[in-house]
Amino acid sequence: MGLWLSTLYDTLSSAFGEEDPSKIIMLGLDNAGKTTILYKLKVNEVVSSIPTLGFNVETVTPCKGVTFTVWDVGGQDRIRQLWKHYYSGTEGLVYVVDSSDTHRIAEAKEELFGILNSAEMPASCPIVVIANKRDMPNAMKPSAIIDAMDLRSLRNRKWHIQACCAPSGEGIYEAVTELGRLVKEFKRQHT
Ligand code: G3D
Ligand code: MG
Repeated sequence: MGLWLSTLYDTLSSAFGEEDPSKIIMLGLDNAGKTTILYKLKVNEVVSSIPTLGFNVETVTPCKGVTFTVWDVGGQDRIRQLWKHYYSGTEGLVYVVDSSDTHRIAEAKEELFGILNSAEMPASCPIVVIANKRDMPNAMKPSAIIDAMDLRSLRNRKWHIQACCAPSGEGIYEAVTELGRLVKEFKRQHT
């Protein structure tokens, strides 16, 4: 394990702890960078891909304390009703946005609010928005994404935004650390 990975493992382990594993879902439009992030997080386990349901669900358990389940949102009206089966029991949502894709930011916002309005999505589960592709010259700053996606209108939920560059891993520690903090707080209030 390289230094980056062993530090990430430590970051994940201390953010989530081994008892009472946390269930995280990571969603976003296609091309946002979710799979790239997942491969960064896999640390010492392969990513499993389950395409049997008509949509591709990836999962990774990078350490004992946490599992990430990932799929693309947007389009595909036919399979939308399947998503809800994965929402229940969610203790944290990571929502990945391509911050260089100004054309699709409104769509990213609509999909996020659609997910949060689903009856199966736990009411106050926290959100970490990853403003990915920060390395792109035209990338929107997190403050511009907060405005464009109207994140301040989120009620009864803790949220945090973190700029990242998935291929280099920049911002990933910070996102994971904040996610762990918010998820712990959520669990304390709901157990
Ligand atoms: P998805 O799983 O959300 O659909 P992917 O997205 O992880 O497959 O990423 C989509 C493309 O964006 C990939 O390019 C990937 O390398 C690129 N990408 C992901 N994160 C970043 C980032 O932070 N910065 C930049 N510049 N590119 C990123 P390809 O060309 O392989 O399709
Ligand atoms: Mg993908």
